[in-house]
Amino acid sequence: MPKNEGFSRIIELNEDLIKNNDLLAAENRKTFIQNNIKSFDIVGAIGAGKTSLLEEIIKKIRQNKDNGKRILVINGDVATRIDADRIEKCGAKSIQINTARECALNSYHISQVINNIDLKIFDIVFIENVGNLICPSDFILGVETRMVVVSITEGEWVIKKHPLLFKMSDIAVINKIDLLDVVDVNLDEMIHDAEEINPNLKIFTTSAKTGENIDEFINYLVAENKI
Ligand SMILES: Nc1nc2c(ncn2[C@@H]2O[C@H](COP(=O)(O)OP(=O)(O)OP(=O)(O)O)[C@@H](O)[C@H]2O)c(=O)[nH]1
Ligand SMILES: [Mg+2]
Repeated sequence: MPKNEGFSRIIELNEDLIKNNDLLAAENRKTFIQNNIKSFDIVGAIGAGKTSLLEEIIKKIRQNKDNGKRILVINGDVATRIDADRIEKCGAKSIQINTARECALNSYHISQVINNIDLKIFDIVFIENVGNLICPSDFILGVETRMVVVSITEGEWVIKKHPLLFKMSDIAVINKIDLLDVVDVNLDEMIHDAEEINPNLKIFTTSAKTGENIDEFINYLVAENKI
């Protein structure tokens, strides 16, 4: 047996996995479109504020009674249903997926959900991916919009060090700006890094805690017909 055969087999398996994921993602995309659903994949660092931002978005949508959008959130976490419970408290329906040893949701997880519920009762599906800045770049899910969330507490270089997810996203949120006084980062540099990696990114700097720039962020989603 050639010395490297084992290694080459592992690489082929990974390529197959990603190819199959992409095919299933295309099916998910079709399902979302056929059911007139706006769909989001929210990726980002552990604890950056993905759920907190979602809570703000959901509260805002529900405040606006004329809008009356029906929201489903699919929460991905290694364990627990803490995020799903938080989302349900805001008045949206949520489904928690526990991935155990997997560091990202994949399109199979999503197809299992959207093909086994009545999607017609929803207008928007937010998918909160497992907190991770590396793995989700291998697994597209078939959504319309991908949003990446980091916070200033991950350090000034967090964007530069994880360029792929920023390249693959439509919106970037740099959260926890209320902590700028105590965390030694240059926010302008972080914005500059994101712009350099992906000039098409729409970038927001927010605080889900104080509400700073949250209205501007949500107004953009509404104006762009994303929610
Ligand atoms: N100071 C400050 N804290 C925040 C902000 N946003 C979120 N937090 C806090 O940060 C912690 C993590 O927030 P989550 O919203 O759970 O973050 P997440 O990205 O959903 O985390 P995972 O799903 O576990 O990856 C919580 O204690 C939040 O209260 C913010 O803008 N400023
Ligand atoms: Mg969360």
